[in-house]
Amino acid sequence: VVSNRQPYRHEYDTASEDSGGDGDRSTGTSSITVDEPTGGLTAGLDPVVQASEGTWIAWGDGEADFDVADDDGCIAVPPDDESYTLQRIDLSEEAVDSYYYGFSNRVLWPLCHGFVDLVENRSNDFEWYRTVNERFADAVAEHAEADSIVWVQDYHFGLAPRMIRESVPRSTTVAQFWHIPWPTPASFQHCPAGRAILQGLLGNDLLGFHVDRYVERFLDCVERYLPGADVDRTQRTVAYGGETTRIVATPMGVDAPTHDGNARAVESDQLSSLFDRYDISRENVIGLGVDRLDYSKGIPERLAAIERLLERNPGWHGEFTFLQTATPSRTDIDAYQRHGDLVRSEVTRINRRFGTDDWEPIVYTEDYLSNEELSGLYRRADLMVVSPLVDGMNLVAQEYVAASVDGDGVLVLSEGTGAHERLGSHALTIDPTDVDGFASQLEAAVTMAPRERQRRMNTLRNRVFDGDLEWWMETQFDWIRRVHADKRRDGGA
Ligand code: ADQ
Repeated sequence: VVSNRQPYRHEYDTASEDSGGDGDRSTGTSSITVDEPTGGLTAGLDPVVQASEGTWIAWGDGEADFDVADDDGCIAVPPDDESYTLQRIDLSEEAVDSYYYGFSNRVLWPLCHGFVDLVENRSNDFEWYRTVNERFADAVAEHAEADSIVWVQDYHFGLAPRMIRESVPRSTTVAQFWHIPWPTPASFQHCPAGRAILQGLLGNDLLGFHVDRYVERFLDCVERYLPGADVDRTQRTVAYGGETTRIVATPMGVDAPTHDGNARAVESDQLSSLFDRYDISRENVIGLGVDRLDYSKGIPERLAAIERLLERNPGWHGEFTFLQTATPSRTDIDAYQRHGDLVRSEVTRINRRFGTDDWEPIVYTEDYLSNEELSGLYRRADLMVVSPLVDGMNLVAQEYVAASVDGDGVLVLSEGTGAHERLGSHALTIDPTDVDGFASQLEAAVTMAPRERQRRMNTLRNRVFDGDLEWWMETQFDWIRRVHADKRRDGGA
């Protein structure tokens, strides 16, 4: 597996000699603390790599490695049951600034989400992106053998697949999943080095997106911008440079049974203390938003719709509270700082306009919540608002459904999310830019009859459980096995 984020983080801690916690390793007078994987994909892939006894290559700070890694920077993980190799690629500050905060998140992220105006093409960023992709590809070449399967994650590695393809045995299968949207040709034409990115991605044997429309747009871009590529729309394959890439849509799900179980296990006093912490009245109708603080997530549009709701319904003042958790991310980038300032000032303005001495309509926090806290909130929230302008999939919407064990919550979901393709017809659909329409759907959610809530939520739960993370993994591996078998049959082995 190749990913930007690492599955385990070792923290070298000289100050606390006896700090406790799972996975702690004492080394003389200091300790190494190991953080276990928590994110959906990382936690989902970890057991797969354990079972395959493979290698996971990821960006990681080498600071703790002196005590735990071998000479090649390889570490055996998980700490309590060493079964696979984690190889960290230690990157300089300049490399991180250019590859991660530069080309990945100042160019590819805004471009793929259609925010062409936010693309910042700084000199050297693409060169660093190439250099880092090369370093990862070199690391793969050291570990890959005939018949290996290499599974690359996401937009940080748009060039690596071709580099890998050129340095591993022909029978090695290279696959990638692109977790964010693929842009229209009109947006993609603004991509610096766009042709190199297409060529890079066509080094894969298999390339996965969440939904059909990203697959179609990718094929559109290849047809438009890559002369010499042969696109087969029916088979969804591209032949280029003597290799064939199959492009598939497999929507990613969440670990639904775990979210369900966490929600059922939440104690009422845990929830009470959370409400006390944020000074929320337990009797109120609760709306919830859970996002990274990112301009693609439609938070200002959500706030505008809540403001409209409050204008239209004075009777709900004091009775309705919207809890928005927004985790700051990529704060080194100006567009993220400006966006954070906008969100915070809008919350303040709306609260000043409608708030009273003992009620704030919007409770805003930038706290990162634990899985248990999140599950408790999901279960309690009367409505969940997921309003990105554009989002590859959106896991929050699915987590909410999986944790709605009482079946009485309402999901308000933007048509700009990949999740909408699967859940849209049973959620309340919104166009986040239509303030009045959005506010009307919030009203419909608040006033929806209990039977209708139950009916919709039951269907949503079936969909989320049927297409959960385990299903997604199995589907990915079925495809990988299929292209792997095709290669062997065609003489790749
Ligand atoms: P993201 O843009 O990060 O993912 P999303 O899919 O919603 O968006 O996942 C966010 C994750 O962070 C969720 O698991 C959520 O629980 C967690 N999270 C967010 N705010 C939190 C908070 N305050 N406290 C605790 N946890 C919080 C990218 C793409 C998506 C795609 C995923 C997976 O942008 O479109 O769905 O990858 O492919």
